[in-house]
Amino acid sequence: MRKSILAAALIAAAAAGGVVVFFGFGGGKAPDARIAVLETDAPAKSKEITIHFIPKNLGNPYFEAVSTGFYDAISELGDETFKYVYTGPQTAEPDSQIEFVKKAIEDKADAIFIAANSSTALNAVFGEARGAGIRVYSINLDIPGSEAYRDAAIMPVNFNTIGGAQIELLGSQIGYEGPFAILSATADAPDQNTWIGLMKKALEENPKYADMKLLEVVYGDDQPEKSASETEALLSKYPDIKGIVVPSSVGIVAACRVVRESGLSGKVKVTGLGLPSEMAEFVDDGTCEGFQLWNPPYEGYIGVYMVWAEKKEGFVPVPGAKFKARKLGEYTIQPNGQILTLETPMLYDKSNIDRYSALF
Ligand code: RAM
Repeated sequence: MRKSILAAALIAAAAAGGVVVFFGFGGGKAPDARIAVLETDAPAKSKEITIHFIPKNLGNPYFEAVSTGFYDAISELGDETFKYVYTGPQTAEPDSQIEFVKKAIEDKADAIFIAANSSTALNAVFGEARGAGIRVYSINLDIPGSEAYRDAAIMPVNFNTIGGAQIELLGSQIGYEGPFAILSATADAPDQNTWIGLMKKALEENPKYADMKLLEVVYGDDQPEKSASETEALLSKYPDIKGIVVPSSVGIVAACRVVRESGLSGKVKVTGLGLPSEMAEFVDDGTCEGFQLWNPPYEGYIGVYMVWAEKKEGFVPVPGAKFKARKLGEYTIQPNGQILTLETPMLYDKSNIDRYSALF
């Protein structure tokens, strides 16, 4: 219930101005009453701690789920202390987030959390932000090759486990045999590109997958319409396709819908990464046997506690440094600057979908 009210309010506020701010989180208040559109002349630094979270794109329920974790930690620590801004571009182009990082600098943020749409396009503006004394934290992904431009990265899981896990999952559903395709997000997405690289490696190196054939990788840009049309194109181009791996929570829903509407549920297996709340209907009707994910709200929750630890407990975000994220326990920054929310992805299927679809 809370989740759907929050999502509806986010969508309404985003439609009004493209920028969403939560003010005054306090226990018991209806979430929609706490959302306001940020005016450009809103006073910078009106609260002790200012956090900006810039998702890949607005209107993506996945990032709204991450945002609820920020919200939870802020309500635990005291809403009077925080100004929290959830703001970002409508679409996930490589340079579309630059203006939002600049806004965070103007707003004198203490920390920017960003799920970057490119591994390189934001380096200069990250440098500007850090030069202004702002922590830049990558969240939900890292920026391979540009790690020097962020302070740390909050990862949903150890990305090294994803490629193999996704190929194994698809393999188990198609009998480790036959042609399949990958429907990704954007062509520049640092997270999907890392996973796809690892999927290809698993296919090449593991003899178990020798009879699985990757036809091509197509891009739905984390947009429902583009993901649907790319799926339709795959189905008509490859009539004998056995499966589609979709490591995008937006893409997997669109692909399931197209496969179902084409009467191919169960014949063309759709799997990948998705939100249980959006995937439940496709698990129920057999279009998707099982898919994977982690716990998106944990990422935001951990992020807030890391900022808190720095402000209040002398924490400095360097490898080896530890901080406590109340109900989730202690986290340590790894030698590569990453913080692992969980180690491996979880499998969601008929056995547990109802429990998790109520959460995110
Ligand atoms: C989409 C985004 C996000 C990814 C999920 C699985 O919502 O691309 O970065 O983590 O899918």
